[in-house]
Amino acid sequence: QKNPHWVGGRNTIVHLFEWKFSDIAAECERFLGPMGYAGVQTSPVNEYLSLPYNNPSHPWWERYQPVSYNIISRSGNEDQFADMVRRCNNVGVRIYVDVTFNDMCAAAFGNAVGIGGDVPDPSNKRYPAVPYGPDNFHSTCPVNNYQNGDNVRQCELDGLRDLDQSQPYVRQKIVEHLNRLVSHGVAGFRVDAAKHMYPSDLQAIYGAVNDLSTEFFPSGTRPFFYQEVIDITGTEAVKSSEYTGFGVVTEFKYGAKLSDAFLGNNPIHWLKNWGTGWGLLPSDSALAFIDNHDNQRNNGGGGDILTYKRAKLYKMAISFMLAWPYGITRVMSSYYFDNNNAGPPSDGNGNILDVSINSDNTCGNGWVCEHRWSQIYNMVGFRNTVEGTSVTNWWDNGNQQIAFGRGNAGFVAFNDQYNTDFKQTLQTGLPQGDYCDLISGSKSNGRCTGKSVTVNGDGSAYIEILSSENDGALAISRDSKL
Ligand code: ARE
Ligand code: CA
Repeated sequence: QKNPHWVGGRNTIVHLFEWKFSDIAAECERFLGPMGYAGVQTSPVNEYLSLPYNNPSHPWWERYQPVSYNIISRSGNEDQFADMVRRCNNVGVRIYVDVTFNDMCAAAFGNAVGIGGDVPDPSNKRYPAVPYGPDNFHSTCPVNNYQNGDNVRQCELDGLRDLDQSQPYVRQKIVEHLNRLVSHGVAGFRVDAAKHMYPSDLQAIYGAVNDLSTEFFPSGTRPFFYQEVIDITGTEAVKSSEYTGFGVVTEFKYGAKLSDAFLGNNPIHWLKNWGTGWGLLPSDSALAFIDNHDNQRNNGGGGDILTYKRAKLYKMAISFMLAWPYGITRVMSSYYFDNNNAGPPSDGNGNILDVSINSDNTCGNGWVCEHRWSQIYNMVGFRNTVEGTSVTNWWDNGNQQIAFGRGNAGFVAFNDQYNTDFKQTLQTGLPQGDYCDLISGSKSNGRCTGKSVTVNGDGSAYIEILSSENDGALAISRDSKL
């Protein structure tokens, strides 16, 4: 269940964090489909504790306080969800839902009720809208010892009531929930807090979920599962490798080590053997990403992660990720925030604001939309173009300047060296001709809107990235040839 069921030569999942279903549907049609994105990860879609009186109101993490498996959220209701899934599938973009079945909401929020009006009693571990009762949960203890696998799996993460997935009844309720999402046409799931559940229980649950909807997938197609397991140090009791036999795993080392490298702490020339040579999971078992909704808030795993807030280095790290053949790639799409708890842009009544689109294709109303930055979507296109080729013509200066080709389909260069220009004549592997750089601009109406590169008859080309430029990367491909 490690195949994401992407359409055609597409790649990359975009996490449209906290977007409304109506906006996701429109984005599939107007942007993601045309630009070659393969899929969308949604925020949790099932009912959760509504926290309007929290400070700040409606923190983003309220969606990780499950109340029931009804499909209702600030992103929309079940009809709107179904409409989104259908419209995205129709333009070749898959939907992956963030599912939260390790636990149910915590007792910390008094008499708070669900976003759909259902009333849980978390103090007594009663969730009548599922229904779950106290016997369906592990005993009350905090997750506080990552050296002890049973503590991690049987105690409460952040006070969230911990479900016992070994019980047939609990498994059945979870499978019914996943099947309902499958019936609407989703392609798979991000499994929240998978680390906090036993691999054997997860394997049984995944195995019991129905095949994907034949309205959108061939019969007999199994759902895709990618599991959130944070294993950065390799020193904890729970290892990500315990979960790779039956699903993909979020590779948190990927963004941590790549951020570290582009931040200059570990010169990027070492990236020559990026992948399993760096202790990463096997490529086909790895969900590769730089930042996620947790670690962009210094929460949930690992070091100093690049985000939209350090845009030049961030775009370089993302571009490297998309140029390098490893893993199932995911990019983050954020809203602006200063307060780590702040929810998405909302009006005074707690309604999430529409994602507005500016004339230059960027977003308004407080949405960052990294996935609409030209450097990022052009590199998604680059990855589509070079699919199936391997890394060729690696070059580095022994420090923080690197370049490499992808067969005879593409070529990239990175200048991560402080105050130093990149000026080199290098072998690109590409056919003779003039090419548009996909980072400083693109090819439009037969001309380059940014820099251009002339490849000589022998495949060599002069590559220049000045340290004063807005971007520290350059990319050309078969499709950017004039
Ligand atoms: C919220 C409040 C808390 C309050 C609690 C009560 O913030 O103050 O006590 O509610 O229930 C998110 C937020 C939490 C939030 C929670 C529920 O991050 O702050 O609590 O929602 O609303 C570990 C887990 C990993 C988890 C990260 C955050 O292993 O699974 O912590 N990530 C997922 C999601 C989160 C979500 C949850 C799980 C909970 O992506 O968004 O939490 O459903 C080391 C370990 C890691 C560990 C990490 C941080 O790196 O190796 O395993 O990650 O430390 O502790
Ligand atoms: Ca658990």
